[in-house]
Amino acid sequence: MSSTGPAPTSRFDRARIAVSARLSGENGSVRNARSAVVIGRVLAVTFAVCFGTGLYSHLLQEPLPWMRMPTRPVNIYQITQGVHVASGLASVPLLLAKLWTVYPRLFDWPPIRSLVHLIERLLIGVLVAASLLELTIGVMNIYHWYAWPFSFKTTHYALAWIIVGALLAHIGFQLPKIKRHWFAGGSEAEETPPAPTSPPASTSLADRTFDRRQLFAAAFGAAGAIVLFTAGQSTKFLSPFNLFGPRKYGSGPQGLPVNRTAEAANVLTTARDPEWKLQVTAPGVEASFSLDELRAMPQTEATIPIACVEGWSTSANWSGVRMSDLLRTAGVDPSSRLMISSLQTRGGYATSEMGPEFAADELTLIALQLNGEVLNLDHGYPARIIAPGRPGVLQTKWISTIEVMS
Ligand SMILES: Nc1nc2c(c(=O)[nH]1)N[C@H]1C(S)=C(S)[C@@H](COP(=O)(O)O)O[C@H]1N2
Ligand SMILES: [Mo]
Repeated sequence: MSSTGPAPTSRFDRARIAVSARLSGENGSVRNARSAVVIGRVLAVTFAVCFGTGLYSHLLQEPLPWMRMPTRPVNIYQITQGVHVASGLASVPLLLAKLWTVYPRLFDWPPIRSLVHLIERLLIGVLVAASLLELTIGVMNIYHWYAWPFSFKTTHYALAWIIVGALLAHIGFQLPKIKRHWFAGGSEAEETPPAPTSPPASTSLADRTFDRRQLFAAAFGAAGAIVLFTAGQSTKFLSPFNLFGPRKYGSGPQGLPVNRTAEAANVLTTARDPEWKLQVTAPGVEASFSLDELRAMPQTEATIPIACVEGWSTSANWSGVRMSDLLRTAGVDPSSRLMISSLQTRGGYATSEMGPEFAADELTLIALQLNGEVLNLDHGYPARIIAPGRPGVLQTKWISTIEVMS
């Protein structure tokens, strides 16, 4: 909007007008609908990608009974979860930039114009609060900082659906504006609440110190930098650039990071017990295998990554007994649903469920060796589960029993 009105007289007038112009985002300043749309649509993409990959991770861990998940490529979860964490991290600066471009709207007057307007504003409140909380606990989770009394998994998942609902409604409400400002040069006058008088563009502080291009460069640049400097926790190629990821690619005993040690899991004695046996049970079946018996069975090799929900992952070479061979030897149909238990007795990772598509897969192993050596105690000695396409949390270490459920 150009300024042809009478020049403001008093210093107070000039200050009032400058503030009002800044807040209402006139004169091509950075705080306007065009900036909000440009950043908003990138944010919509990162949110959508983050939601899709998050839903996939959720369904791997809590599948509906009829679901069969893909087991190839073997690193599919390494990719989806790497993308989940990267898109979530990239969303942080984008969300902050988006809030920065729109926050003057908080001071719109009158604050509520109609019932629809009230609903719209409440939904935005929910959307902003849920998004900030979702990203914050997500980032804290990456750094193992569980500073809250609630379950991360349940809360993170519930918030995701709240965000999706509120975001779709928000996009619906804003559709006319989004359309108007999708392309550069869309009209901006309609956005502007009638300001008393507008100063020339050059007097707006926002314009002089910070233009739109700089805002986009800062927001997109920060998003890109965060991804670049953490993606190395799940890709060998980028690992020299891993500044922020807490797990370095290829670190740890036998080249693989360790979250929970044998000591922390309280299995130092039971895991080293020479009497250890792997039990396989099913209706009418009770079988057990000593370590020597497992070693005497045909051994299969597989290169499969450990891919943690936290985003870090490392590929490794495993060898051991095929799950399907073990089940057949015990007299059980390999296409079964399994409950796998660890020597570890406490904590959420002590057991895992495995669907028939993974149990029957020829690359699902009772791993006895890692990168050519006997499994390190911290990696699950005497035996652990390793299966293609699954989250690390389901690759149970120090296994003791395999129970056939159906
Ligand atoms: N028994 C047992 N198995 C387990 C875990 C555990 O805590 N206990 N951690 C899981 C998780 S979250 C991951 S990512 C992988 C690799 O974890 P690690 O780094 O602790 O070996 O092992 C999985 N297997
Ligand atoms: Mo994990």
